[in-house]
Amino acid sequence: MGVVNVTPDSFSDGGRYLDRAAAVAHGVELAAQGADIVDVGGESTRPGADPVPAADELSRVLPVVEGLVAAGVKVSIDTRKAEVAEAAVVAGASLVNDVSATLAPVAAATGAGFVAMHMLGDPRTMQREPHYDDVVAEVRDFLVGKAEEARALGVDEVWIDPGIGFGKRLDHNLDLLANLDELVATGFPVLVATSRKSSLGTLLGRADRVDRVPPAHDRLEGSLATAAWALWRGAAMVRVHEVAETVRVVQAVRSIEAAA
Ligand code: HH2
Repeated sequence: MGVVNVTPDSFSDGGRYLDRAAAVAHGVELAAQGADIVDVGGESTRPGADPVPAADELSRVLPVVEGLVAAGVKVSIDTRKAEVAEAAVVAGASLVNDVSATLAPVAAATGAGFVAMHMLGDPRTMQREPHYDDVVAEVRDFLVGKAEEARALGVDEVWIDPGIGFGKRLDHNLDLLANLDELVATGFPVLVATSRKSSLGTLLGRADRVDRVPPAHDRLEGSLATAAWALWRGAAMVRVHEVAETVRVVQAVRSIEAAA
């Protein structure tokens, strides 16, 4: 899954694809590089981000969804709003990628697939001292509940996603990645999105030199290492900004698996 953020403020690529033509061209390029699906989002969900009014979000994403669908690219819509999800699916998007895990009814009504992601709280406050007794069990139980709800409503394609960085400290994120097999064992296909996230900045930087923590656009090695790990541990899809490099990682991991 390749990412196109049609936003001024995404942590990873904010402002680069606000222009419709630039966003469509980038999505087409990601598909040509090997992305099976391109995820279009019009509201940043980075920690501290303010919500975007529905009309603004719609005017950002709809023309891009339409442009990508017209170019033959499979599209998912990254939104927390029913009206945005619905309009995007009517425009040809085939998957509702919902970080709030509330839009299964829209997916069911429109015949789209659904990604249920785990988030603790909401983006404005989620990184203020998140607490879990057992992060892996709590995230798994939440996701299974949401996924079963979606199935019961009639959604055929249901994904689960641990929501790396959404109300989670570094140790929570690492625990979830280390125990990904517990999510895989639920039987629902697992999507993992670590690409460029701040945990990677910490992992790639040097603890004793804050100025050495690499910025979001300079975390490729961490994005690739965690994608390889996730795929090897059973994830069925990874959501990434650097598609060409990730496709090579997928090829390498899957070749080793085939020989194992
Ligand atoms: N992370 C982001 C956005 N959408 N969707 C799923 N399913 N899982 C994720 O972990 C996830 C997601 C955040 O990344 P990005 O889109 O690069 O940044 P922003 O939210 O600032 O636009």
